[in-house]
Amino acid sequence: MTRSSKPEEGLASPGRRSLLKAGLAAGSLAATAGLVRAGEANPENLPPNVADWSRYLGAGVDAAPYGVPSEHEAHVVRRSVEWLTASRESSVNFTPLHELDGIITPNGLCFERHHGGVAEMTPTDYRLMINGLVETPLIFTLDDLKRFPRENRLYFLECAANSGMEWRGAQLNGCQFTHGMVHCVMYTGVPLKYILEEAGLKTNAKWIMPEGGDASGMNRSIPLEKALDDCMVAFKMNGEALRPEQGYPARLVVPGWEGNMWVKWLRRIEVGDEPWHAREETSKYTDLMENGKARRFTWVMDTKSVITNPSPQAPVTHGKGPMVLSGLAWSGNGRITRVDVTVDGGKNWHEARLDGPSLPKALHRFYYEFDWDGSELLLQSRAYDETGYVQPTKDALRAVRGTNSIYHNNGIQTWYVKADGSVENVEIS
Ligand SMILES: Nc1nc2c(c(=O)[nH]1)N[C@H]1C(S)=C(S)[C@@H](COP(=O)(O)O)O[C@H]1N2
Ligand SMILES: [Mo]
Repeated sequence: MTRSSKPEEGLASPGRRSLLKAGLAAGSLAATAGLVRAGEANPENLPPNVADWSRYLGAGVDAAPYGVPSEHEAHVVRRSVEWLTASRESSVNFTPLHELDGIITPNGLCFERHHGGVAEMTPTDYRLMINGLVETPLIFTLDDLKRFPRENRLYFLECAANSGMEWRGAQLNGCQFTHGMVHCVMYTGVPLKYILEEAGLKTNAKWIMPEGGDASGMNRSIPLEKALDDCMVAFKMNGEALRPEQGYPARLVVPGWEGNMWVKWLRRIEVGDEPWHAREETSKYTDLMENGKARRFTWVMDTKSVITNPSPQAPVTHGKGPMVLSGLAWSGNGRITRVDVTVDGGKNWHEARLDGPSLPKALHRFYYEFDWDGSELLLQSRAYDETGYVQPTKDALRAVRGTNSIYHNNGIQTWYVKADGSVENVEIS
């Protein structure tokens, strides 16, 4: 077993206090029926007393015109990793996957990746231009976009670099950092097909190039087939306007394909007959192989899964007995059909329970409930998609792709649960 080489870098060690609590709470599940954790509660609020919150009126309806989470959830935030932060403007932060459940990512917790900072676009000045190999070059306002028939669809977005730091071995201590460059929201928008048809595609049209209106002017080449299949121009996420970080007022949605292609602050779509070989598809977002050649146009995000609880930032604090293991699985190829879980490093596999809607190219939630005997565990999950593809081990990936890659690491993750309940990022072979 290789321990994570830089455990301090992930800033995610469970801390002494939570481990002490784990000790105190051990075996207390039955006594407290799991409702309150020993060592934390204020006895004055506990039965048979009348709790504080039952004795006084609460805040009025105007206390928070735009609602915010409970102050007790203040630790549930996006976090960045200092040594991965080139500058504040060209940077990334990570979704706190270990604090979430279900399959929807709340808007304020969706990881952010931008190359030129968050563009401050004014909706009234927003324009989307369609040019190139079209019959009629067009410029749309935001209101124009909202007069096309619109659709609502739930998709995950994963940065191709998610888990990229783990190619050469276990690095970051927490699924927020190893797997947190993914989010899943419901998008409301216009199928790109309608917009392209409005401009009229010329017969030699084969590719599109979406371009961002931010300072990075990010652009990528996308085959027309994909553009006409399921891409959309979205202006809402989870029912409300896109957040500025996510490309307000409009972004491209490219279901199942790497996050880099989901151009934010979308200002222009050029139609052409060949790819543009932009920076983000040559010098970046290509996969350097062992022989010095690079894989290009590796668009699809392959089937992947991760156990979110327990994990290094979410240690086991309840001692032995019933344990709910939980995680996420997703595939750029479609639906997840099955997830297997092992607690003994792959000696025995158990089929996990998928719960919640199973939608193509969206996150899927899985659970595995078991009785923990308090001994050390090596947790792994392995996802299958509807094409029959099975998530590979990291060693199997390296055998094919070498170790020069950053992008497209969908290998199986291992968490080492110690007897005291703390959890560490490790690799086993
Ligand atoms: N205009 C523009 N679009 C962009 C980017 C950018 O820097 N500028 N970053 C891309 C990358 S690399 C990713 S992974 C996703 C991240 O989307 P999010 O910030 O909504 O999570 O947006 C993509 N779209
Ligand atoms: Mo990305």
